[in-house]
Amino acid sequence: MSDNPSDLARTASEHLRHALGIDGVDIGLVLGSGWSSGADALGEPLGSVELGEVPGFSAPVVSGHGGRLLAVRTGSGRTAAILTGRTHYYEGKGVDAVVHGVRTIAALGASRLVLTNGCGGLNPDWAPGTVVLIRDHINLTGDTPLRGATFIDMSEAYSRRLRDLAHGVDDRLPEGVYVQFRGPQYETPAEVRMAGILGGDLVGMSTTLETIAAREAGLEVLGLSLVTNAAAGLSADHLDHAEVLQAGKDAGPRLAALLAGIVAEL
Ligand code: 8IG
Repeated sequence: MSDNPSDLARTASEHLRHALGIDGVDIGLVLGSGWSSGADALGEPLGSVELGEVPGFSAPVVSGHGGRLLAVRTGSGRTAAILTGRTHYYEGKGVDAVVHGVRTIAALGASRLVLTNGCGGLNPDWAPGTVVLIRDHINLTGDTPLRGATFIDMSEAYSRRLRDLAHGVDDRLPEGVYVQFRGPQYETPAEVRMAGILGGDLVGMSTTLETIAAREAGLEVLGLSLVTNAAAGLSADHLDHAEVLQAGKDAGPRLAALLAGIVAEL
C-alpha cells in the first residue's frame, strides 16, 4: 500500500462503499466528546462499520470516544457519514492519522463537514452544556496536515454560510474562537489566560488540524463545540475527565436535537 495519505483515504473510502453498499456521501460528521448520542437522531440508518476494520483507522484509546462509522439517510434525503470517535494528536500517531477520517469523508464525495468537540470555555457566561459555533481557530499544535508548498486559504475556514444556517436552527448559538492545544494535559491557568489574550474563547485538543485537511480537500466546515467545563483557573473546580463525560451525557438529548436540526438543513 502507498504511504500517500490521499491514496490511503481513497482505499478506506472504497472499503466503506463496499461494506455499506453506498455510492458515496453528501455530508460528513465527526462526533467528539459528548456528541456521540446524537448519531441515532440524524436519519435512517443505512449501515455501520467498526473503524478498526477500515484501512488507516485504529481503535480509539479514550473512554467516551466511540469508534464507528455510521451511514444514514437524512430527513432531506441526503447521505451522511458519521464518525463517532476520532484520533487525537496527543496519541502520537502523527498528523496523517488525525485527519484520516476527514480525508476519507472527502474521498467518499462529501462537500460539507460538521466537526464537533467537547472543550473548555473562557467566557464565564457559557455554563457547562453551552454549544458554541466555531467562528475561527488558533492552531497551537505547531503542526499541519499539509505537505510542501500547499498554500491553503484559511480566511473563512469555518463557513459563514453554514454558521448562518445553524443560526437559523438556533438563533441563540454564540460564536467563538477555538484554540487547539497539543494536550493531553489540560491547560494551566496561565495558558488559559494566554489563549484569551490571543483572542481565544474555547480551549481543546482537536478540530483545527481536521479543519485544515478539510479545507485542503475543498469541504465546507461547520464547527460545533460543547463547553463541558470552565477552562482552568476560571472556576474553583479542578478538571476531571469523568465530569467532562458527565456534562456530555447531560447535554446529550439537546445536542442530538440541535445536530439533527442542522443536518436536515445541510
Ligand atoms: I471536554 O478544558 C475538554 N477538552 N485543552 N481544555 C482542553 N481540552 C478540553 C477541555 C479543556 N475540556
